[in-house]
Amino acid sequence: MSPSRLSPIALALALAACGGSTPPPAAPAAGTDTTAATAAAPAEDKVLNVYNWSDYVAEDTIARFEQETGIKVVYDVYDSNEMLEAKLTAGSSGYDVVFPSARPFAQRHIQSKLYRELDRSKLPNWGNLSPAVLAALQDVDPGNAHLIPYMWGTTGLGYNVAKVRERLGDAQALDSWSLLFDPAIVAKLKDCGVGVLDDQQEGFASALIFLGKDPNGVGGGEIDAVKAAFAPVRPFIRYFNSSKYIDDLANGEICLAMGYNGDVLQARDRAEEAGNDIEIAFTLPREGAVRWVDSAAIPADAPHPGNAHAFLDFLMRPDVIAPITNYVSYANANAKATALVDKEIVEDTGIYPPDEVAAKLVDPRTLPDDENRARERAWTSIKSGN
Ligand code: N2P
Repeated sequence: MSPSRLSPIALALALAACGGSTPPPAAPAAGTDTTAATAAAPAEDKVLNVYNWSDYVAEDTIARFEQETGIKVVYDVYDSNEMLEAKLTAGSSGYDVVFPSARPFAQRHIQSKLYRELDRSKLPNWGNLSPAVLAALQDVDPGNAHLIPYMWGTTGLGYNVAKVRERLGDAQALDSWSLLFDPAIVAKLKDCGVGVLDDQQEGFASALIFLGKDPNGVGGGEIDAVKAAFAPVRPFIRYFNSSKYIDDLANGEICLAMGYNGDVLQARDRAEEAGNDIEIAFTLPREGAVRWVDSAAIPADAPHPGNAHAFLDFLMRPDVIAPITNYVSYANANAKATALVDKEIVEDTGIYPPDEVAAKLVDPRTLPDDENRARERAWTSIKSGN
C-alpha cells in the first residue's frame, strides 16, 4: 500500500467522522478586501446558476433556498469533473456555484485562477465546517481561500447480492477488485450486466490498486499496466458511465458497478422504495480504494457572486447539510451537522469506514500534466476497447 495512506487528509476525515472538535473562529482569507468588495458590488438579479454533480442534494434543498431567499435557482447537473472542467476553461460558463473534486481538479483550477476568493464576511456559517478537513485541504487551497468542502466519499463496488451470489457461489469473497479485474470472475457476470465509472482517475486507481501498485505512481509502467488490466475484461463491461448505474442497479438492469459509495447506497434505497425486492450492497475492496473530497466554489466570472455566497452559506447550515447527507448517503464536512445525521447513516461502514478499512484508503495526488494527458488518452482507448 502506498505511503500516501498516511496523508493528513486521512486523519482529518477520521476526525470529521467523529464529529470533529470545536472550530476556531474563521479568519478572513489572506488578501481579501471585503469592505471594498461589498461597497463595489452592483445589485444582482434574484437568480443563481448552479452546476452540481447529479444526485448530490436532497429533494427539497433547492426549493428551500428559493423560498427562504426569493432567489430563483437554475440547476444543471454533470457526472464527471472533466465536464465541469471543460465548461470552466472555455470561460463565460454563466455558473455561480460549481462542485469540483478537490484533487486534482479544484487544485489545478485554483492555480489557473478559475475561482473567485471567498468573502468570509458573507459566510457566517463558515465556523461549522470541520477544522480538520479544512486543514487537510491547505495544500490544495492555501488559506482555504476558494473552496468549501462539501462531501467526501470512496469509490468501490456495488452489486446485486442475489444475482452475483447465484453466479459466483457462496465461497467467493465479494470484497475484492477481482470481481471486476479477474476475467474468469467478471465473465460470469457479463449476462447480468457490469458498469464502470467513466472516470479516468477512478478507473486508473482501481486497476493499479488491484495490481498492488501505487495509484499515484508515475514512471513505473502504470499506463501500460492499467491498459493490460482492462484489456481482458473489457468484453464483459456493458458500459462506462458515472450516473446511470444508480437506477440500473436499483432496477436489476446491471448486477455489478464500480461506483461512488453514496450513489450505490442511493441505488439500495431506490430499490427498496420501489419495492423491487433487490438487495444492493456496497463494498470497499480489501486491496484498498480511493477516498475523494468534493468542494464548492464560485467561478471567477460568476454573474451573481452575492447570491453564490448566500447559497454557500445556506449549504453550511447543519439543518441544511445533514438532510442532504441523509438523502444522498455521502458524509459531509460539517462538524456541527453530525448530531443531525441519521444514526443509521453515521453507523453505516460504507459511509464512515472503520479505522482498519480507512487505513487502506488512498488520497489522489495531482499528477504532472503530461502524465495526466497520457492517462486521459489511455482511458479513451480502454473504453473503446482498442
Ligand atoms: C454524486 C457523485 C459525486 C461523487 N452523484 C464524485 N466525486
